[in-house]
Amino acid sequence: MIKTNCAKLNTWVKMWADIMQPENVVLCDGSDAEFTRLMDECVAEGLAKKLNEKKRPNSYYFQSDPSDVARVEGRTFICSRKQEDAGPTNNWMDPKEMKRILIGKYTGCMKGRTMYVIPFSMGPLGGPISQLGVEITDSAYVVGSMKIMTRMGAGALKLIEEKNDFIPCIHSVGKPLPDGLKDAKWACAPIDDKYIVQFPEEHEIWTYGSGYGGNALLGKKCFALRIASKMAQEEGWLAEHMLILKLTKEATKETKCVCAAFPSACGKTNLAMLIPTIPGWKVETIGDDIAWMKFDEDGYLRAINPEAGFFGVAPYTSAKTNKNALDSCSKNTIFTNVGYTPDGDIWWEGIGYPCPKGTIDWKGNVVDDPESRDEDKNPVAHKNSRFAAPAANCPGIASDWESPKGVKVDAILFGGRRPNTVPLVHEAEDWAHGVFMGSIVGSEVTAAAIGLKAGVRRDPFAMLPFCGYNMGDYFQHWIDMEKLPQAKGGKHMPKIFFVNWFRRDKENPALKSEHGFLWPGYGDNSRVLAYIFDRCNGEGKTVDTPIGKVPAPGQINIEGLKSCYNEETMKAVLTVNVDEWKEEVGRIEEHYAKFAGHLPKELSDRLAILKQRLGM
Ligand code: GTP
Ligand code: SPV
Ligand code: MN
Repeated sequence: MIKTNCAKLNTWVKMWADIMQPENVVLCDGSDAEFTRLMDECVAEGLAKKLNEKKRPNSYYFQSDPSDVARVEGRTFICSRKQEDAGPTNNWMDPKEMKRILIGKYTGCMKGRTMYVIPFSMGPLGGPISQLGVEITDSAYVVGSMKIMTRMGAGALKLIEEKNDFIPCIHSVGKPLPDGLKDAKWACAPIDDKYIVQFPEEHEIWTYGSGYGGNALLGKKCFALRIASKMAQEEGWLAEHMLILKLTKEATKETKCVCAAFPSACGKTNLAMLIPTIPGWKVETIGDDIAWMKFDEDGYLRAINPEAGFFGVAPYTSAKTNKNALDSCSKNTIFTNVGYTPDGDIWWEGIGYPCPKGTIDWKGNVVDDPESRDEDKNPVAHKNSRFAAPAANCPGIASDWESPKGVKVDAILFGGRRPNTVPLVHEAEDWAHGVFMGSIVGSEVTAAAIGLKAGVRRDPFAMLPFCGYNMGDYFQHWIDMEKLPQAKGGKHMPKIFFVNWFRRDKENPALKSEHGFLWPGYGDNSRVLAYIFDRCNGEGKTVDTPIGKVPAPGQINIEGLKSCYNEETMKAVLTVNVDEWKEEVGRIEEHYAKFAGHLPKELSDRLAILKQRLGM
């Protein structure tokens, strides 16, 4: 058994080892040597491939089981004592009942396997906003990934010993290995036997049956969002599904920090690593997925990235669309469910060059005829294939990305994929109006998404799958932030904006080659960031509309854009169409009705103002 100077940790590990019955227990030190040793063991057992050391040093390739390729929202539970506290948007089960079920599953679940004990810190070691956790797992892949995604090992353990406290995170792939049985390439339990469980009152995480991403790297969504959002409510801070970027106006060297919440796969990594297409501006990355924000002693909201790596969507990451992301995975990276080329490198759709003949796809089949593959039905890389890469690899990482006290937040952005209705950018009139904007975030669901109705899926604050308590109470917490004593009168609250890179006009023949998008997106989003920067200084002209302030004509620099993007498309992309918004109000009312007595009055008031302005 392990022996640390944290009594709580020793007892906890002993208790779980007695239940799970692993063959041995290993305390992880987080060293580079440990990473290489564990990954090489996976290679020796046939669970992984080492990539070409010349092309991608110290990097590894995994293929998951086809049943284990993404987060499983239907198997994710918030087990508060009262169902009402989990709210209308979360799955719930009584915590006692859930623990009874899971203890049954966990009994003997690590037979024939190693139990790894992973001490980790979310946020820089010892920082005032950072938090400590320990994950127990039987997956070496999880250990390697946690090494990349968190500050893991000896440094975190020392702090845990000093504090004698940590957030307990339990994980098992749910596939014991009885005597003599050879391990599967990717061990996991069937879909209905996967459990991603948060106990918000105890601040505990129990998961079972999946080895993939947010289901298994428990520092990420389970801790840094679901449990941390609950801690943030209790303690007066914010844990959000947001990127953090630093924007510099080179002429004056003035900087502003922007946090942005977009639903999963809606462009956070891309915006965080953006390379501006307009001269005079610089964007640097602080985080690409999660932000923790706390007031400092002067009442400024400061943000840290609790993670140490990027768990990024691989397909369509290229030197053209996101060079910084591609460069981030040049070494020390774990790839999952992408293609494996004959020269020991990786490949995915949209990487920017053709698929080499003889590449192995994510299911393990050889791609004989790359040109004739149907990319939609049978992609070489799974659509949710990902890279786990150290943030320090990113050429555009900000020098202060690990600042323990965080960076001052000047602006907060909300957004999603909206083919119509929502303009390129609009600005909230005050904090409560900004909270209203966050509460109505939605994104287009294409008919292709499994199990979801086509149309707009409401994903408030991009937190629908990640809020650890009643979403209505979460709205109230956001409203209350500016009134907290720490906010010092709310004088320094960030300005709030809503953006939409995805508005379309399919009828416009000039936009045909642009898939109908009214805005070029990607690096050209710097043009909108520049406008937002100026607005934070009270500069730039706006026009009032029923939904908030939009830029006055000519305020967004479109110099140098392709000719299909012009004054006319700018007018279209900035239009606030009253009829479309009247329909939107109907959808918002339906969405709000779910929260019943938990919907803050400030939000229903704000909706009433919108209706009045629309003449409803
Ligand atoms: P998670 O890691 O799942 O939370 O996702 P994310 O929000 O970081 O998404 P990501 O940046 O990986 O983007 C997902 C997809 O959106 C990519 O495949 C991009 O092609 C597309 N995308 C990103 N930015 C833009 C943009 O400005 N315009 C358009 N049209 N598409 C974009
Ligand atoms: C997301 O789905 O928003 C992700 C990927 O960032 S995962 O970490 O798997 O949740
Ligand atoms: Mn995410």
